[in-house]
Amino acid sequence: MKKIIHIDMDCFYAAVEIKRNPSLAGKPLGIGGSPESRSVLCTANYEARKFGVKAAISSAMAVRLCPHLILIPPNFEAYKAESRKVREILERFTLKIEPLSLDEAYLDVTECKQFGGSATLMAQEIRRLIQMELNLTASAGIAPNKFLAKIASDWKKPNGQFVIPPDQIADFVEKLPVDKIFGVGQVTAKKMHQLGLKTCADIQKQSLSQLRLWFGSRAEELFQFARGIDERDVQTHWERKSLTVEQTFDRDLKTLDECLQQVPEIYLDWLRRVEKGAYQDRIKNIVVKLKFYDFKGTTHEEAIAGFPQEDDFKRLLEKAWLRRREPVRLVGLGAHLKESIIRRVKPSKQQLQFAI
Ligand code: DCP
Ligand code: MG
Repeated sequence: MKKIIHIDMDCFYAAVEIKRNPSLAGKPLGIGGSPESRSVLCTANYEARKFGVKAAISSAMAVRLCPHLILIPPNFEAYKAESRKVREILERFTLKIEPLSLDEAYLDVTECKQFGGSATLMAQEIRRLIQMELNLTASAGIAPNKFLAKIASDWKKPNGQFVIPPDQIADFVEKLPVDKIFGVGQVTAKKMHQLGLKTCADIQKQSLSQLRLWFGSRAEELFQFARGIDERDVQTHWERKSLTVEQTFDRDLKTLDECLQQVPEIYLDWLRRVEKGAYQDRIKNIVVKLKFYDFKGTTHEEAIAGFPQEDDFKRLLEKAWLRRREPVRLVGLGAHLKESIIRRVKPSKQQLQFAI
């Protein structure tokens, strides 16, 4: 049984800005461009969140929700510098660290001897050091795998931690809403709700073959996650997660046909790069990205059985294009990739007995 800690900094960009300028403390703060621009917020502190201000809403909307909101444009260099300092603290515990972004990382502390091997106490100490040395706060999730640790770090946010011990996994996942499952976005969550799948317990009741019919190549993962099973290792090395080829055109493509005509050439380019990287067996979902004349973009993504052909991308492109039916300035074709080492779940004792 592994011991995984997921660390997630609290309102990270905003917290760094408050550290740089302590007079902002206690005031609602958003990180993003001016409300007159088309900018969207990177994040907001918890004071601003009380007003409904949050990441990904427009700055214009944010000041409507919270008229006395202070807006600061992002300073990525400052966030990177703080992120490096957090990493340095994490490395005092283990080198088995997988960063997910500037403010998030998994740690595999299974082999760590500190605190008598208690991951809970290690997480507490990591958070104490981050607060003391960096004047920032972090939340932590502690669990036997990455899937559960990430959910747990959100449970007691901000500045808290939550443990899911092995003997509580079953109870925890049973009540877990499906939209908390890693990789289940709004679209899949909606589909699940329509199918009557509200919690992981509802997914557990479905057979793997039924899930395959509904969710294609993602079925196995859903089957496992819904039971709190996740065999993914903490990956200390960087691995490509997607491969996309984009082309911007000198003049906008006015019709769907014009867009479709571009697919073969971009597809060939994409194919060459897939072959060069030997990613053929790792393709999970394929994606078509369109950017319209006004720079606004849309993407359409689908799981695919077998290796994607030109026609698969054409089909997705059409779906994406129909959303706007406007001139297109950029077409991108790509794929999300699976982890390269596919680990099988060990059969349970019960299954083994059955097999014997
Ligand atoms: N971020 C962004 N755009 C988004 C979401 C996040 O630029 N749509 C950036 C800003 C965040 C940082 O990534 O500060 C970390 O993302 P989190 O989702 O962890 O959000 P926060 O750390 O800001 O808040 P929380 O306390 O909920 O973790
Ligand atoms: Mg965070």
